[in-house]
Amino acid sequence: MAAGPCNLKGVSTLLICVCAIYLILGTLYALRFEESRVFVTSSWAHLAKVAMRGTKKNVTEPAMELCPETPPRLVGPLHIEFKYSVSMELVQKVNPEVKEGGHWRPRDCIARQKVAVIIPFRHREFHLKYWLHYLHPILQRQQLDYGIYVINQYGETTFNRAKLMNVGYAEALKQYDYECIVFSDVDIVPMDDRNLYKCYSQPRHLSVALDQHGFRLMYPRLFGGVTALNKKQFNTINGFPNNYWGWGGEDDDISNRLSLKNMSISRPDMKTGRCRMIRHGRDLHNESNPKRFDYIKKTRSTMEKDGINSLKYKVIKVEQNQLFTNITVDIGTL
Ligand SMILES: *[C@@H]1O[C@H](CO)[C@@H](O)[C@H](O)[C@H]1NC(C)=O
Ligand SMILES: *[C@@H]1O[C@H](CO)[C@@H](O)[C@H](O)[C@H]1NC(C)=O
Ligand SMILES: *[C@@H]1O[C@H](CO)[C@@H](O)[C@H](O)[C@H]1NC(C)=O
Ligand SMILES: *[C@@H]1O[C@H](CO)[C@@H](O)[C@H](O)[C@H]1NC(C)=O
Ligand SMILES: [Mn+2]
Repeated sequence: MAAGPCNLKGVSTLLICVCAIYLILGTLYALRFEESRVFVTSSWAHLAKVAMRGTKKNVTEPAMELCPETPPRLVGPLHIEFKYSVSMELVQKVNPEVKEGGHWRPRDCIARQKVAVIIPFRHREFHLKYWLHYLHPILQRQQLDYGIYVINQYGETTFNRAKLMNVGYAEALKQYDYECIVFSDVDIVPMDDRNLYKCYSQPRHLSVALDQHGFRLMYPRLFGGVTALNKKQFNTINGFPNNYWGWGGEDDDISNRLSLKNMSISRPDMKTGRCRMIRHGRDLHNESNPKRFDYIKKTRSTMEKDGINSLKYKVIKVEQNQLFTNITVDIGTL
């Protein structure tokens, strides 16, 4: 009989133990399940998911939706200045979601466009820091699925902006299924994030009102600075000319190509399209191209044979930096 109460005590201890284990396991279960929503499903979490099925909560993730037509987190006019210095480290710190190579895409919706931003480049690290500092947050608020490509001209001979842009187009498309390509000078930053870095039904001119030009469009057919073309628009004009060495003319040639193919230029309004240009001293090997006036008269006869279909270059190096992909390329010389 003495064993009776003792046994009873043993049973209740056991019950308490079972309850405690049940509670702990249940909590762990729930935690694991939370994790499974974020990370790749482990077998544990998978079991939890299966166990949760058929219970009153429907745990299936709703399918991701397309991002809204108007990105909801835009702020409008921006304060842009180049007085204080920025470092790549700081830019990385405030853009933790940007992945190797300068890629980002929204987490909570499907971006409406996949955009490669191409920056023709040489010796402008100082400008690039500001550009990345301002543009990464803007492109994220614009909810684009984007990648940044710095196309670095190898060697020290005359610069060729348009050919570098062709190279950027070709190389970016090898990496990802981009549908829209934005071509941007490294020293131009938009002053309003409603100026969307995406493509439209007509080729887009984004840098329409530069501070250095008194916020005016210099002339109606201007198509320089920052522009956006989708693949079809780009291929319709056979890309950009490869033979404009030195400063000037290539943007007018591109503009000619568009009008020869009966395309028009789409633009933001002059307020939304305000941009700041970083002031800078003269570059070496930026002699203006004396042939440009002659060349832009001949676009009609040159565009079919000179362009993306005749592009030749040699990639020297591809570096996947944290904030951008750096493609160094030998494009030859004049
Ligand atoms: C759970 O949600 C998914 C997607 O929202 C839906 O297709 C499915 O029918 C739902 N199941 C139940 C049991 O409500
Ligand atoms: C552009 O329009 C003109 C005049 O309407 C027409 O003659 C020409 O064939 C068109 N060109 C293209 C490439 O569509
Ligand atoms: C390059 O040359 C052009 C024409 O001579 C000049 O307007 C422009 O400011 C120069 N740019 C740089 C970065 O040197
Ligand atoms: C890009 O890569 C080249 C070759 O490694 C290097 O010389 C250059 O400094 C790099 N540019 C930037 C902006 O990182
Ligand atoms: Mn410039």
